[in-house]
Amino acid sequence: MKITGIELRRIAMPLVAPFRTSFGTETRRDVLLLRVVTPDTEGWGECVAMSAPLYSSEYVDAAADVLRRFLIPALPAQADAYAVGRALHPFKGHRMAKAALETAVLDAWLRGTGQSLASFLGATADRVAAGVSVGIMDSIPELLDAVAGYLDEGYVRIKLKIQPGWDVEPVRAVRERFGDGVPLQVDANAAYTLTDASHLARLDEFGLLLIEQPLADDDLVQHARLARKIATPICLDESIESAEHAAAAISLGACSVVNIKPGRVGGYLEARRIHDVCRAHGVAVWCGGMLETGIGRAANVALAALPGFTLPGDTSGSRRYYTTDITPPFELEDGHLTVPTGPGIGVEPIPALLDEVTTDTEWITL
Ligand code: OSB
Ligand code: MG
Repeated sequence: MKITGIELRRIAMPLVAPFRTSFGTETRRDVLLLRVVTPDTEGWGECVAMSAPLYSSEYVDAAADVLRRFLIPALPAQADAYAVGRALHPFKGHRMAKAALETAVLDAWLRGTGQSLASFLGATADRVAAGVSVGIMDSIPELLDAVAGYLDEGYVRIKLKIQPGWDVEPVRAVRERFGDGVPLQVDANAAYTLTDASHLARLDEFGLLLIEQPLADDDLVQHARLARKIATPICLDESIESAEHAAAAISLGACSVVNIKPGRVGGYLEARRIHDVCRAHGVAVWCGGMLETGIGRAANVALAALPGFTLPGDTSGSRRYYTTDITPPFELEDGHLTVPTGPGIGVEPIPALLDEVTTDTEWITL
């Protein structure tokens, strides 16, 4: 497939409510979109890097820079999705930037062949269970109101963001108010250290599905130690950037569940490899999220339809994030999102809505 050019488009999307984690508060999503153009078709990719390097070392300006300076110029004249991965391999890191480029090429390629991303990846489900990630709030009553609203909407699993000072009490309050039957998990975004092990063991009594990324990103060994001190299953997010990392974490006993985010690991092909490694070892996976627009969400929902995705993902409906999405909105039906079946990622931005939120565009001729 010949690529004639690539558009880098920056959009600013206000969130419906501030989203607070242990690393910061987001009120607006600053998103980089890529549009790959070929003589016959085009393809879209969403870069999930955030404005500041707080979740990981990547940030959106750096992603745009590495794409225009190194990654896009390295593309071969004839590119399919596998060729993109090979061409980008020599460049270290920048997985979110690589993922956006690979996805846009993959989308264009699949549109050309008429195949959906879900079918290409090996999806076996036509809908996926929707969980929701609930940010840190100023008070417990505020949290309980938010959780009540999400349960009313039909979300089948609740994830609470936690940090030191906001952990046991919010979990206890949610259990007391909504009961033991609600599938519940927590995400610390690396806010604790191994010296907090006995404190984290206080979460054991609440029957959580898992605790996500309690310790530092680069510390598999300490996660393995923690796993022996607490009963709640450990799930890794930030620590897993490749299938090799997943294999290492599993063999060390650092986790028994993996959150797969295609952006974090460099794309959907690597995400599928991680799924395959985990599945072969009986390790459950679920699809994480990075507050994506409908473009990134469509591809995530396709991935989440693979057979190893046995836990509900952070694949929420569009309105959990945005009043107006740039694509037709994803909506919950009986607690699930429908997997797109059209060619490629199966959705496109609505031009007028996209233009309204666009802050910058740049065209790179190949
Ligand atoms: O750690 O899973 C995370 C959002 C931004 C950055 C990191 C994380 C998150 C979420 C929200 O938890 C997931 C979503 O609903 O998209
Ligand atoms: Mg996480």
